[in-house]
Amino acid sequence: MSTAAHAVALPDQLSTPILDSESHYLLLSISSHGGYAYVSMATLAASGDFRAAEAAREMAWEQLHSGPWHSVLPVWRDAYSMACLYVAKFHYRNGEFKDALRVLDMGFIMGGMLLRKDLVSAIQIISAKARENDVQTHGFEKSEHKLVREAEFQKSEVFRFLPAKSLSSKIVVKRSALSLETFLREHFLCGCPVILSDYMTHWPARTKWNDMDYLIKVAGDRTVPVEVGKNYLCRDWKQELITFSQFLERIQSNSSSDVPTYLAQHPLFDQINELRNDICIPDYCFVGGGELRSVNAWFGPAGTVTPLHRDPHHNILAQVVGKKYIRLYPASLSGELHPYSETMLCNSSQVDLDNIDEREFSNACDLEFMDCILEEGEMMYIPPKWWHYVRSLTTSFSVSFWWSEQGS
Ligand SMILES: O=C(O)CCC(=O)C(=O)O
Repeated sequence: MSTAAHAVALPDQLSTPILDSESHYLLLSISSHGGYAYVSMATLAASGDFRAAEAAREMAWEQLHSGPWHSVLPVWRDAYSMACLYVAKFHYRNGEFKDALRVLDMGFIMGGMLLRKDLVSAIQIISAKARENDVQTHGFEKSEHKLVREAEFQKSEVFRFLPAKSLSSKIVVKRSALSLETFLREHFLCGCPVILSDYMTHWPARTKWNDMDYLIKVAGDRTVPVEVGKNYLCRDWKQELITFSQFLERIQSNSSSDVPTYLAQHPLFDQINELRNDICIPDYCFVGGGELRSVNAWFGPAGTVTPLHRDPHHNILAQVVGKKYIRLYPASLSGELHPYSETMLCNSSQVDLDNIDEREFSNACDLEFMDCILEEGEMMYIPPKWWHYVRSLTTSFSVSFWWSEQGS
């Protein structure tokens, strides 16, 4: 069948119903916070001035970088999304689909929630079109280009990188075909970690995500935030915004001496619908009657480390591609694990498992823990507030599902 038969019919204008109904109130609110210059540029942008749209976007961008992220007024985040939508409308009209996608992704990542639905629906329309153009120009023949190759992993080698005493004591229990009732009784209510095997076999992601061509096809042109550096507690750690294709190139060329690039704790599945359709929310996440709080991607080369930290939610970490080493300490050991005192880092431990300072944390080496290698296709339940340290042993793509209990 010819590609033309599938051509995605595009509307002439990018429709933005929420922007259309909310822009008046949003501009009033921005004025009340002193953003008069922004308001006059956004008003010109709405009536068709591209340069004014770009200027408004820059003004909002400056506001987003005027201080620590938590102190940025939410109205400026919405102002940023608004300007991104105006800029994207121009690119769209000119058939510049990749430029439009880049701007919309920036609005998604950095902007507020008010115009989120407009951004998402515009992204969906344009990414289908951009992909269709790519199919016509590149053909996307199947090349069986695997993200992780078998030879990438040698078990005897990994002990060189793992923290002392790894895999020598208590291994996390592994269960298959665990009923929701047993999960509730034996793990959720008593706060006991477990590895759930055989639960993800039906996920399209299990076959699709190990295929580089597929990932490039559905996400290559999309902009994503990545972390660069040993880990977020190190001084030289930074964040960058790059395209998914650039990220995949970095992963493929990563050698053990390189500083890893990690796409970590990012709501990639809210942003990229095609990847969202490849996963399923595990039924276990509905145990407890609470709410799903966030679904995040963790994608990076061998050697990425998430240092020892704890989260307030129930967590299922699903290992879709590759392998990870995970070490867990119970919530009751918080005192011995010396959380940082600064508010921003109080969920992280000062004990660096890769290099324990035994003079400062003399008993850290003797604390009891459980650990395991989480294999491709397995999920781990991590109860709330349990401390966890995670190291990728191969290129690895995982998804975390955080949920809360009823009333919490
Ligand atoms: O996979 C990782 O690197 C960390 C995952 C994690 O910390 C989490 O799911 O809460």
